[in-house]
Amino acid sequence: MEKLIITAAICGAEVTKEQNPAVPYTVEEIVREAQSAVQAGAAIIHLHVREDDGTPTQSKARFKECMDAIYKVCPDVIIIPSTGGAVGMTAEERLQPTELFPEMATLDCGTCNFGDDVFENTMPMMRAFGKRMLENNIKPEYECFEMGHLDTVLNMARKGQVPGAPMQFNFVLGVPGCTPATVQNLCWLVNSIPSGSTWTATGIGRNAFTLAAPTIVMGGHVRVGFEDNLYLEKGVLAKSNGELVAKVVRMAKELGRDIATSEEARKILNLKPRN
Ligand code: KMH
Ligand code: ZN
Repeated sequence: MEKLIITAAICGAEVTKEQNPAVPYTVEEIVREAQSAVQAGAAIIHLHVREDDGTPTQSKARFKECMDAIYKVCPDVIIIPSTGGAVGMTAEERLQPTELFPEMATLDCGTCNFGDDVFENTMPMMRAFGKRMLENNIKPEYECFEMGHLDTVLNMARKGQVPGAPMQFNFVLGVPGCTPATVQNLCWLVNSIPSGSTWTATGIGRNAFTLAAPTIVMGGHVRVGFEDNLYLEKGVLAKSNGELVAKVVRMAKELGRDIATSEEARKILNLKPRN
């Protein structure tokens, strides 16, 4: 089976230090968490950034500062900046990191409930995001929280509105108000993607590792990190993103799947070598 790509979503936009003191806000903290994840076996960092006080931001300057600082200590890592940002941000605000020409960026594939909030991704917004990714030669990671999201983005790809094959999907399951993180739902989604695509699964909260296990066996790739889950196990807060990644590495080892380096991940995802 193909090697396992582990993505660490180290920060997110919603979680706080009140929930887990290790959640990073400052550039130094973001670098510390990225480095801990990469040292533990992550090939990809999915990046959100914050102001020093924890306020989520999509500022191009802040993304540049954080990305440059991460590359200094992890020169090979793949960084996937978020274009999802935080609930309530405008499309223009969210698109800022694409001006840095990252090799990949997330593209959220539809509107959905997000706990008490609504995460808005209208068709005009998604067409604008797709156009930007095509213009700036960025490979999207298509974030699907629902089957309708997958259907939508496959239609957009057929019309040339977003980059097409080979596509990389991230199935984010277990967000309150969205598709539950069951094996059945994961299989439904995975069986609906075009052959030659790659996919990652992200289980939210207590689903982080229960979704990782079938994903490892099914040949998908795994995302973990503070954005999605703050606990190493029931009642035990993770001290770092590295601890969460290390647990996936242990699971993969038990199940006989090797871990991909960032360079190997680039080959699997059809990205150009970084240098
Ligand atoms: N913060 C969530 C509302 C992404 O990174 O593209 C959206 C999100 C998705 O995190
Ligand atoms: Zn995100």
